[in-house]
Amino acid sequence: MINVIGLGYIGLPTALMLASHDVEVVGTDYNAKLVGTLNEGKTTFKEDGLDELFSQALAKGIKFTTEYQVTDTYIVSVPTPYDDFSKKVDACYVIDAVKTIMDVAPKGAVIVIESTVSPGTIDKYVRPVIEANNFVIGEDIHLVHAPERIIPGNMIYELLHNNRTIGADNVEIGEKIKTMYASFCQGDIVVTDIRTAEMTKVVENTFRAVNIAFANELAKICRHDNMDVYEIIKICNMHPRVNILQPGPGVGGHCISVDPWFLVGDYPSIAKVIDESMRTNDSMPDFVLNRVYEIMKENGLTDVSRVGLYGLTYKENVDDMRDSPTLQLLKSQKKHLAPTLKVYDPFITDDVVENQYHDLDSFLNDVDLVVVMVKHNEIKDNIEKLQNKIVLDCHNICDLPNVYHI
Ligand code: SAJ
Repeated sequence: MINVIGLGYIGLPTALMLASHDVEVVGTDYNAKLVGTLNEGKTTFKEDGLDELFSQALAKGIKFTTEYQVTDTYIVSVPTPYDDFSKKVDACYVIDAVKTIMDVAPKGAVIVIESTVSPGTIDKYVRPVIEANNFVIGEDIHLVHAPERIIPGNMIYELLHNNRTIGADNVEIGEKIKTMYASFCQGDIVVTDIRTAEMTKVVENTFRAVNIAFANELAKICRHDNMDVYEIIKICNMHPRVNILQPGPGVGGHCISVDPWFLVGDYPSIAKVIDESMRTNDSMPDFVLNRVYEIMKENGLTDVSRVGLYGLTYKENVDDMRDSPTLQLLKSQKKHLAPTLKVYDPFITDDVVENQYHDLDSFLNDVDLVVVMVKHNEIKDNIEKLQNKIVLDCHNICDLPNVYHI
């Protein structure tokens, strides 16, 4: 039986995927409310195909509990935030999970860490926890690092099809865990050592962060001299070896805006490009705010309360708001004691910020300037509703005459 510890955005789909492929799974989370919701037969976040997968896993007998199980395989998928000041990974949740596993794990068990950690974290923080319990790593307990790669919005497809990396101290255990993931994963699964696996995960997200920062920097350069960044990127991307990403109002989520900081935190005097890229991405919400003021001035608008932000989530068609550019923008705006802008997101049904709307039409009725922060399908399908508004389109999705860009 596999005990999946942490039933969040990664742990839950992974547990469900294993269970629906005939692996016996118990999902454990210390959040009793979350476990209660799952036990009532409801999923805890929205994701294409998740509900269907949940039904299949329930039919195959998956169980959810707050208790850690006595078993031979554990998968740890708990959050790994970073310390705001030092930028280093905060492994406290991983450490706590491994400590609790050690209270129940029998000799010979394998602990698979799926959470993203910075290179060296397992050596520095996880091994000592196991050794403190007088277990010999490699004999009494085996350690594996199997970072995930799935993208919110396309998680279920990517769980099935992405290639995976498995880091293990010894190849035999690596191969055993590879077989477990191969129960559902159709991609190639590479077995390597733990430190390499830790590094690959962080490097993959850093690569994307740096490339997004490049697009954002281009947007700023083009704004400075009134050039069309989208046309420029489109043409450049026709070159066979150029593939520039899209500028946007900022970078959010729990991966691209977090993981690269681990490298900056650990190698501050070396990771210069990464550091600068992260700062560029972090500067985008303020850049948008400045654009709002410029556009208001140009159009003779004086009432900030007639400005509305469309979208609260960190990207399109997901209900995840973690570190979203809109939240970053609102935080920054609050610092200036300015009245809060109006906000609407079709995916956020709870009231989470001031002046939040729950209906597109009433939101649009109450604003003159709309800032498209997130390119949800809803707004793409309703572009005509923006016709009589002034629009700051941060994603180049509106083909209307009254549109401004970042
Ligand atoms: N963004 C841009 N411009 C772009 C692409 C993205 O501004 O051209 C923004 C998005 O709007 C969003 C942020 O970047 O705010 C991050 O979104 P994303 O779709 O690039 O990535 P995530 O954070 O949803 O998922 C990433 C993925 N990593 C890579 O693509 C290298 C995913 O495969 C990882 O599993 C995930 O991080 C993770 O958990 O680490």
